[in-house]
Amino acid sequence: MKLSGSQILIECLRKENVKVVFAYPGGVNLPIFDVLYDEKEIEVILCRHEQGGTHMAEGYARVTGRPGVVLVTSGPGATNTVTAIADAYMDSTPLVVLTGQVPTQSIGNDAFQEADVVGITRPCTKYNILVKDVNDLAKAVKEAFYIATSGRPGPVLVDLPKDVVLAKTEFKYPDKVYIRSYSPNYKGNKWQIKQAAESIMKARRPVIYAGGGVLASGASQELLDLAEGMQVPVTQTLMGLGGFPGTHPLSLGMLGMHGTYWANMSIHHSDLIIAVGSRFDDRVTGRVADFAPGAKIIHIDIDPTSIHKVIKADIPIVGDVKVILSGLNQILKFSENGQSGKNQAWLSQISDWRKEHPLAYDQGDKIIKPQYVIERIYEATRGKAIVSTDVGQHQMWVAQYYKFDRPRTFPNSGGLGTMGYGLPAAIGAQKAFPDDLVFCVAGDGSIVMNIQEMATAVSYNLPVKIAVINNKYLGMVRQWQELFYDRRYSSSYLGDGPDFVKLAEAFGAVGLRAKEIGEVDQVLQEALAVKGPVMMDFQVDEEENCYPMVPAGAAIHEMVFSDPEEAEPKKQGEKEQKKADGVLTA
Ligand SMILES: Cc1ncc(C[n+]2csc(CCOP(=O)(O)OP(=O)(O)O)c2C)c(N)n1
Repeated sequence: MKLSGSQILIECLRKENVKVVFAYPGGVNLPIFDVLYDEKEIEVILCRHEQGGTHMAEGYARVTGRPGVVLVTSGPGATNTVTAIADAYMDSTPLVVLTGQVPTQSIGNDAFQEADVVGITRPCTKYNILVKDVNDLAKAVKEAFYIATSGRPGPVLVDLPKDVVLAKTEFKYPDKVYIRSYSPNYKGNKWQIKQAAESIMKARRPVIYAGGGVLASGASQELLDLAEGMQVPVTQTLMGLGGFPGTHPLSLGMLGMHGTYWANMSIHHSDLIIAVGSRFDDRVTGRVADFAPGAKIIHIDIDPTSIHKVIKADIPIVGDVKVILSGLNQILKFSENGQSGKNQAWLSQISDWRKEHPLAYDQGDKIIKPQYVIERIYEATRGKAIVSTDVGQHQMWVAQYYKFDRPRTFPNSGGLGTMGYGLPAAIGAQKAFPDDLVFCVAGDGSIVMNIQEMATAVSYNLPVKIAVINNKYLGMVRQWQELFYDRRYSSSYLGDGPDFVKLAEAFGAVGLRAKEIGEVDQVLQEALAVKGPVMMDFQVDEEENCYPMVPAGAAIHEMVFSDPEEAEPKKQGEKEQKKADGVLTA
């Protein structure tokens, strides 16, 4: 029996075990929506803006590891997805984005709602394709899912002209995918793995620097085995948090621009960095020329183009992190090496650094400090929530103060740093795990960028708890202006409003507010007692800054801690260097 392109598409989604599609309709994709009308197995979540819908798919993908699926119309529908597609690309998040397109004969004629979305998204998708013939449709969709989820995951876009989804043909879903010039290497080179094991055995000051690749390949257990077995401390990127338990004694927390003092110092003074599924982002390395000057670098990554890109690796290993770590673990004989205590002096040095500059803030007894809110959310949720964030100071405070113990519990925008990510991502995560507690921690600037998705949360009764850290500023911008632009707060003051309680109520959600420290716990408890979505307005200290901080252009051990006068990187760095060297050689 012949099926229409629309029917074929839905059959393909069923074969791929897709349960949820985040979608928005329009003229050219109405045939697909018409098929979805009778579909029982696939739920359609109608977002309120295509950027929101695509971030929802990202949130869904980040917490499940399965591809998020998006369906939008041509022209503005398609272009509205671009920011979120670029976001997914930077953070290696698997997405399949299905865009409507004008009929094939109209393409190139400036037809109504035509946009060259394949051209527009070429630099920010892992792969994209315009399907010109209904006979190619099933194969295109099969390949899209395969490419999005294999190797280094990423977004794939399939553009579907209206005549193609209306045309009919026999449905045949390919069993296998064969794409010439695309075959990710999962195994890694045995000799290089052996070299890596030898270096780990010899090292005296090793550090594991773990990124999002650990989560993508599901390698948390192997990472834990390696760290515990060899007594190697683990620092994580923003994307890697949750891949190693944040409360573990070997966890150093996040490194980089707002990383912990002890994580950055460990990297700077290490003799061996084991980079696992991480790509040496500039927020991590700081000034590249001075990154970890005395360290040998092992770099494990599925993406060969990541290797040697920023930092030259001494031992590059291309392959799947899980496969390679388990190979490494087999070679390393934990019982002998782990217990040998060879890294003991190093671990105690790190513990001294930890005591020297702990994460700290001065709460006082009235005005709420933003860090305090995060700590109370951590307590109220007993560290067990999925927490999405937006972008800014609040995001960094969540990374510092919420100790993520489980993988895939911290969807946030790392690479692109997209304000407006948090709320829709939380909705996607909540859709994936309806029974989990999902928090979105947002800034008062970021939250309004996709505030319309409150309507989605309300209409599907997705009980996301939104904590707005309301400092009346675009806080991270204000912090930079304070430190580097002489406090000239150009276009960073937001002032009062909107009234977040009334805004929540206008959408049909519950709104709560805390203005003083004593109200924080009460608001959190009230929010947790509500079954539907809640927006909490935490009115916090307007001028609190996020520390430690590595100023742009400084090396990662050149941190500043609190006082703007200390923001002169060089002096501070020299001081720390001397201090550390003294201890190390002692
Ligand atoms: C879409 C977008 N536009 C601009 C920026 C630049 N930017 C980074 S952080 C920030 C301020 C965020 O303010 P807010 O959401 O209130 O969070 P806070 O820093 O106060 O916690 C801005 C404007 C961005 N990251 N994303």
